Amino acid sequence: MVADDATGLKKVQLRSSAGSSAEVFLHGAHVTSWKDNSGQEQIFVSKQAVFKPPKAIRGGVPVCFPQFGDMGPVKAQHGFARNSEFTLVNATTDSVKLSLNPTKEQRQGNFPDHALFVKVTVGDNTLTEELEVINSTEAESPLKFTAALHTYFRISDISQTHVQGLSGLQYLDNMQNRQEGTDEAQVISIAGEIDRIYVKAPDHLKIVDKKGSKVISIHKTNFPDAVVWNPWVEKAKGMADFGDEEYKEMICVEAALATSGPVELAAGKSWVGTQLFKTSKL
Ligand code: TA6
Repeated sequence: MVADDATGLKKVQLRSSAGSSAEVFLHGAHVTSWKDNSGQEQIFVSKQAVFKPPKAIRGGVPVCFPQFGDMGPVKAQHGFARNSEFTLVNATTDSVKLSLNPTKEQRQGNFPDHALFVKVTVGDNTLTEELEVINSTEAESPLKFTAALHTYFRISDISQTHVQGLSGLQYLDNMQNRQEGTDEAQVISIAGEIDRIYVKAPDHLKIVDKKGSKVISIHKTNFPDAVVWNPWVEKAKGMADFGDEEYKEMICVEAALATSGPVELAAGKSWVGTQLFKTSKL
C-alpha cells in the first residue's frame, strides 16, 4: 500500500510470504530497500541522500531513462525518469506497478511522447524489477533510447567483494574517456575507483561478499550491457549526498542498455527489460 515516508514522500511497501520485503518511492519509481527472507538489507542508500524532488535519491535503484549517462538527447545525466513523480497503477502485497507519462516539460521539450512502466516484485530471497517502454501509437518515428537500472548493492567490505561473470569481456572505461579495454581477470576485485561499461555482458552475474558470507545473483534480460561503478575516495568526497567512507559498503552493478543501444521502438510497440536478484549463503 502507499504510505507516507518520514521524508514526506510517498512510498509503497512490499512483503513476500517468504519474508522478504522492499520499498519503492513514487518519486523516480525508486527502489530504496530490499531485505531478503532473513531481513538483511541488500540495497545501499546513502545516509546523506536527499529526499527532495526532483533530485534523484542517492543509492537504491535509480531508473536511468530515456538514456544512460549522456547516451541520448536529454541534457540531464541519466535522463529524467529518476527525477519524475510516478503514478500508482496497481499494487498487491508483494508487487507494485508504477507509470510515468512525462509532460512535455518533463521530456525537456524534445524527447518524444511515450509511456513508461516500472514493476517491482519481492519473492523467496528475490527482488525482480521490470522496465517497460511503450512508444505512442501516433508516433511518426521510432522512439530511440538507452536505459539502465542503476542498482547500488549493500556489501560488507568493498575490499573483500568481487564480481563474477565479466571475465574476458570488452569494456569502455568511463575514467579514460570511454577508451576500450578487456578485462582478463577471472573476477573483478575493487581496489580503487572503477567506472566501466561492459559491452554484451552475460545475463547472469554474481556479487560475492566474502566478509558478509553472501552471494547476490543477478539475472538480467534485454539489458545487453553491465556497468560496474565504485566512486572510491576522491569521488566519494566530491558528492554532497554521499558519505566520505560510504564507498566501502556499496558497489553498483547495473543492468544497462548503453553502448549496445539505442533501441529504436516503432510506433505502438513496447520494449521490456528486467533484472532479478537472489541472495544465497557463500
Ligand atoms: O553508472 C556509473 C555512472 O555513470 C558514473 O559515471 C557516475 O556518474 C554514476 O553513474 C552516478 O551518476 P549520478 O548522476 O547519479 O551522480
